[in-house]
Amino acid sequence: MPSSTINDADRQPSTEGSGSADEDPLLHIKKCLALFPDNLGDKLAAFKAKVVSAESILILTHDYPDPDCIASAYGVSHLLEFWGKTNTTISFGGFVGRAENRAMIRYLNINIIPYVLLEIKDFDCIILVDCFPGRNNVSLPSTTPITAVLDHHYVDNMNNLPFFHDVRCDMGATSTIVTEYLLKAGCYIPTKLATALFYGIMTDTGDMGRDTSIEDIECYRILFDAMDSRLLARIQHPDRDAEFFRIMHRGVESMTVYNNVGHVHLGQIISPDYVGEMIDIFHSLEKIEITICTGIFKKNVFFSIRSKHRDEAGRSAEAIAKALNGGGGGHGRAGAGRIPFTPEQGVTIIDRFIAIFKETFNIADVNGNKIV
Ligand SMILES: [Mn+2]
Repeated sequence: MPSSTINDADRQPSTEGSGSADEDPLLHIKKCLALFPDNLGDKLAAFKAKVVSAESILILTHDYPDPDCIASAYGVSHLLEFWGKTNTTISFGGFVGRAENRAMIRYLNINIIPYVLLEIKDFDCIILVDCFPGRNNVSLPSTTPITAVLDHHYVDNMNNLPFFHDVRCDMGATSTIVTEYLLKAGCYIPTKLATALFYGIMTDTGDMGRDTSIEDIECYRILFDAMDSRLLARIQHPDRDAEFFRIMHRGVESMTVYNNVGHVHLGQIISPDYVGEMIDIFHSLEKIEITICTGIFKKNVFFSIRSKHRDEAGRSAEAIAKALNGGGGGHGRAGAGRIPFTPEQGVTIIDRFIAIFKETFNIADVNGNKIV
C-alpha cells in the first residue's frame, strides 16, 4: 500500500504557478487535515475498534441510493480493506433508477448486493452510511443491532446510543466524512474511489451551491486531484431511456407556480429517484424560490423540496411529511420525504399534499398558474 494518500501516478501535471519543486507534495493534504475536527483521530480510532474484530461486515445505505451514499459505502469498504477486512458487503433496499447512478456503479465496478438477497443474521457488524437507524428510508428491522453510523442528516436525540456514530449535519455530504477518515487513516485513495467520493460531494451539495462546509470544499479539492475527470463525465452524461423523457413531459405539463413556489407532479413513476432527478431540472425555472416535486411509487408519495435562498427545505419536508403521517427531512436547501397512503386515500392524496405545502409556505390563498 503506497504511503501517499492521493493517487500520484494518475495526477495530471499542475498548471498552477504556486509551489517550488521541493515543496512537500503532501503539504496541501497536511493543511487540509488541520482543518478537520480535533477529535477526528479519536473518532477514527473508536470506529476502527468497533469494526475491526468483525467476521462479516455489512455496509448499508438508504433505499434508492444516491451518489453520496454509494460513494460513502464504497469508501468505507476500502478503508476496511486497508485495515485487513476483506469480508464486507455493500447493500441497499429498493433499486437504482437514475441513469447517472447506474452509470456510477457500472463504470466504477462497485459491487453491490440487493438487500432482498441478504440474510441479516449472516453479519456480525452492520455499518449504516448516509442514513440513520429507525428512519423510514432504511430497509432494516428496527430490532437489528447496529455497529456504526456515519451520516450528515439531522438527528433529534443522540444520547446513550448503543452504537458508534459520527453524525455531522453541518457537512454537505457523508462522502466528506468518509474522505476525512481515509486521509486521517493514511489510506491510499485510488482513482475510482476518488471519482466516486468527488461525485458524492458534488451531487449532495448541488455542485457546491448549497449546504456546503469548508471541509466539503477541502475534500473536494483533494479529490479533484486524484479523480478521473473523463470517467466522471461519462457518469454525468449517461444514455437515458425513453421513460426519462416521458416523465419529464408529464412534469412540464403539470408544473404549477404559486407566486414563487413551483410544484411539479410526475404521476406514477417507475423509480422514486426520478423525483430527485427532475426537481433539480425544474428548480432552475426563473423567479422560482422554492420547488416541490412529487411522484407516486408503490402506494407512497415520494417528494423532494429545493430552496434557492432560504434554509428551510429540510424543515419543511419534515413538517409536510409529518402532517400526512409520513417521514421526511434533509438540509437547508434540499429536503425529501415519503408519505404512505391507502387505496382509499389514493385519489385525494396529492390534493391533500398540495393543501399542506401551500399552508407551509404561506400561499394557501394563491391560485396557481401552469407554465404550459
Ligand atoms: Mn448524503
